[in-house]
Amino acid sequence: MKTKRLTVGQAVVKFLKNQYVERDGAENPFFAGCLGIFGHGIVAGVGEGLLENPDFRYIMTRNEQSSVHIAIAYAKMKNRLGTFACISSIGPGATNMVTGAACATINRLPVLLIPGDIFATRNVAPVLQQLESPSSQDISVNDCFKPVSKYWDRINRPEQLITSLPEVMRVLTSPAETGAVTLAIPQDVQAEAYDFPEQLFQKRVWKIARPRPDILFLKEAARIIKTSRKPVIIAGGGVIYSEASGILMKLVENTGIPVAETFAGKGSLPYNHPSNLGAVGATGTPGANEITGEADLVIGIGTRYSDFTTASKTAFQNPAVKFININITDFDSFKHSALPLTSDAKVCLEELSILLAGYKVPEIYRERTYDLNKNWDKQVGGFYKETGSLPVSQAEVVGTVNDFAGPRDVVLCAAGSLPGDLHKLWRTIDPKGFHLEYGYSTMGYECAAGIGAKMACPDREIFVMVGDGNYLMMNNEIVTSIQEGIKFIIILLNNNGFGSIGGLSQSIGSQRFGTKYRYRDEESGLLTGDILPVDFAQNARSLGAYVIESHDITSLKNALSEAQKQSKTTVITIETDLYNGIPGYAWWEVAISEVAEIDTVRKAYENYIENKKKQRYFL
Ligand SMILES: Cc1ncc(C[n+]2csc(CCOP(=O)(O)OP(=O)(O)O)c2C)c(N)n1
Ligand SMILES: [Mg+2]
Repeated sequence: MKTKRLTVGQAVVKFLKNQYVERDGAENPFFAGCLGIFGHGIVAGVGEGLLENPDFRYIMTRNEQSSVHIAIAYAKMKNRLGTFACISSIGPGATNMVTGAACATINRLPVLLIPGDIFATRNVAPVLQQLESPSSQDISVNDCFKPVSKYWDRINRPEQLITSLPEVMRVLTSPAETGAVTLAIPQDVQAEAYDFPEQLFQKRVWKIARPRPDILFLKEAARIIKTSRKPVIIAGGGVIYSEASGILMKLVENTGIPVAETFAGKGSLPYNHPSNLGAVGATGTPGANEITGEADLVIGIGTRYSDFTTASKTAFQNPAVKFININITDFDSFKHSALPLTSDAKVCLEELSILLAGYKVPEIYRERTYDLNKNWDKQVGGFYKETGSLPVSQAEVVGTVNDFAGPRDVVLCAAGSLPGDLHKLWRTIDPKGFHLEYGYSTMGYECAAGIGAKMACPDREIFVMVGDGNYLMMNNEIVTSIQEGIKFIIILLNNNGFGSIGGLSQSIGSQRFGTKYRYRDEESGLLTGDILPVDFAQNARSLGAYVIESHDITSLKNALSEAQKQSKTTVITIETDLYNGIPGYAWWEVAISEVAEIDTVRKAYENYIENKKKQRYFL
């Protein structure tokens, strides 16, 4: 066996840069590089390995959590066929990545995390930042990654890399298994040399399979669909990751089955396809909720049926409703006692289409869904319309950005009231045009994610839409975007607080308590004083961004044109109305106090109990 003497850190980098993926004959490197922040736990080992391999791009970030956000956004835009490695020191650098790991795993997106770890030799313990445990010397803060990782390993001896790295790749590249993968490497082990087999560093191509469903199950699915009078498809992220939009459209056009879209699935069909009912569930359109409410058959494709999708299990009210789930993951395809078609969405729909030849939904049903599509778009036009009142409404801003964006451009968002509004209102044309991290809804995802999205799709304009709360939580990666020359456009909507949680608080009777960015009032002792004078434009300018302040829709339009001409990341600020929101058309369960002194809470509780009566089990 030919060997090469390398340190563990050098071996890791050499291995990563030689990993490729191939799907449908197209081959690409799996890692776009490495993101991170050095510290004593990583600078000598993996850090030195990166120095020796300048062809493996290293990007220095400002927070380890946002490194992971960048990697997630990249992986999402690449339909999981690429990602970054994220490195950190031991201690706080490592635990900063835990939130990112959960975000990746929940969204089923691949990221590789390599936190440094405490000395394997132990003689110098406790080292700086080491969490000591009196019950075991085999515990470090990196054990926190276990529940949020799809694969977790700690390399205590150099040769363990040889069997660990292929497992890392198997999980990362598996559409069914993917999520965060954590490889914790003690800082002393990273610097140790070993005679690694040269084969470990040869180019390796991981072929991404498109597994087919069980043929008997598929025939059964076709039989059930043919007897259905009111079927509906719920299109989730799996449609887009599998690149199944084209075959979905064909199937829908042949059969007339309408489609409702989850957050991750929005864009599965263009918004103006007559069978597209738009957003489904708690943040869904009236049409989608009407149809799912009556459906006798729900065909879930690539959805994990989150509470937003099912309107907290109230969305499907037909007593006879049945489910067929097409999903790459067994765990998801079995949900709601469905007929499980565990398979890749694209090939499954191709095969199902053949078996469904000749089947059509009743004409009256098809026409009704077409009308619902048209009616909703008319309403969207109404929400988009400029009112002239100030501050502008969030919907007007969404409309202005949407009208300005090109058909392949991307809107990117994660938390606040924007996700729900975008889910309902954004007119998506391209399957990659709607980038919502709404599995974990991580505040602070947006400004970092803009970098990953732009790196994955340099030919698309990325419009990051972010609320003031999200922006204040994490805007640090603007600096990184300037350093790396990666340009995107941030539209910062300032409503001086949490429009989303404020509205939710009001709906549960808690009167928007603690949701406004206001001074503490000396008399009341509450946060009811004047609005805080945060200068967002100055803040963004100080980080190196080009900044345009807009005040109304006309100046916002001008700002967008100016932003497009800039070569560096541009932040457009605009003040929006905290109270002027888009109505909701379905319920979302947030538990309300069973007993309370406050009468608004007691009233909300009564309403809550009424809504709970509509919840169903699907057994
Ligand atoms: C890390 C994190 N903390 C808390 C929350 C709960 N949360 C969701 S939206 C939100 C407020 C967002 O504020 P802003 O960005 O201003 O958007 P707005 O609600 O005003 O639209 C909060 C606190 C979250 N999703 N993520
Ligand atoms: Mg806000």
